[in-house]
Amino acid sequence: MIVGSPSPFLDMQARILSHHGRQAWVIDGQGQHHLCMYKGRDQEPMTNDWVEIDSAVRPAVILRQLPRKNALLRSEAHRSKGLAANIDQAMIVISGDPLFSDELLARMICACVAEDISGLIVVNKVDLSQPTARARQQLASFTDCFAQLGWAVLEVAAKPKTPGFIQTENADLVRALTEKTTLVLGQSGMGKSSLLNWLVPEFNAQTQEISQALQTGRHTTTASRMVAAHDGWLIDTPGFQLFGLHHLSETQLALGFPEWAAAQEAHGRCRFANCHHLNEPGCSVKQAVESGEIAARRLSLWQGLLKAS
Ligand SMILES: Nc1nc2c(ncn2[C@@H]2O[C@H](COP(=O)(O)OP(=O)(O)OP(=O)(O)O)[C@@H](O)[C@H]2O)c(=O)[nH]1
Ligand SMILES: [Mg+2]
Ligand SMILES: [Zn+2]
Repeated sequence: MIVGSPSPFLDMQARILSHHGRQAWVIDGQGQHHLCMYKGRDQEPMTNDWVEIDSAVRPAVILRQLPRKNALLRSEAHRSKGLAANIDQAMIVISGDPLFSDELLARMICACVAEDISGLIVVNKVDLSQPTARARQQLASFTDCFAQLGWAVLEVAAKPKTPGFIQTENADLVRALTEKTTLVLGQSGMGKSSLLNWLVPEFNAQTQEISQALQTGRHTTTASRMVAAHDGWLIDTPGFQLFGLHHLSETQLALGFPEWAAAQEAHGRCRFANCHHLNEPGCSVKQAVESGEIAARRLSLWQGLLKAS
């Protein structure tokens, strides 16, 4: 090495594959993995954060966190939880068994749109025909929303259990994921990890390496973790039963309901500029529901979100 040249092992940039407590498992630009410690208590690590590390010390240390392009959060009244940072898109996994919650789906959409993260809906477990019919029926009220947002809906069976069911190809899904950093999001039990196993043959090996390094459980998803896939990255996240949106304003929430803007175009603006589309007179969103242009369920989901936040 030329004397005076900077050591390649100092202050390297890396991205976080997964973190647990004060530890993080990171990958550097050369593809090397390092188990690092967080130094400052002020840092709130997130999966797929870019960081600078010093790997000349043992254990390696995270020196600083680099600015984020975006961060997907969910937040209850006093606590917010970062699912991952610097995301290109979210793949929201739903199923008919257990039947997904349309309220949680609406919340996930709001969280993504507020951070300018585009999405893709994956209806999993289509080998189960009756549950899938119910899922499709419940999803129908979101059709206009997805059309306005430009989000695709794909149907798959990541791990079919119905005898005689033939698994279809996943070409469309692979195309959608190629060269992107995709966050896999959804309630518990929808099949996120099963989907990753199907899409990424090395998924189990990669996540075992992460779990062993961080000494976390191997079988249930307890923390977000990122694996290389299709020239991009896929991030598995733990499922949830609640998805709080306390970090979003009413204006941000409305971005997750693009139908409202369409209704204002068709029927003119609501009489009150600050109409919440609750019980105000002259509300064009309500008119659009009455004339069947907007699904009534979408308006009740909106009203529920406003009351909760
Ligand atoms: N019938 C059927 N079952 C499936 C399919 N995909 C996954 N499952 C089952 O659904 C259950 C949940 O799957 P997981 O992949 O663990 O779900 P998850 O979304 O990762 O769950 P969490 O980690 O708790 O959030 C398991 O019993 C899977 O075997 C499918 O295509 N068809
Ligand atoms: Mg899982
Ligand atoms: Zn209104």
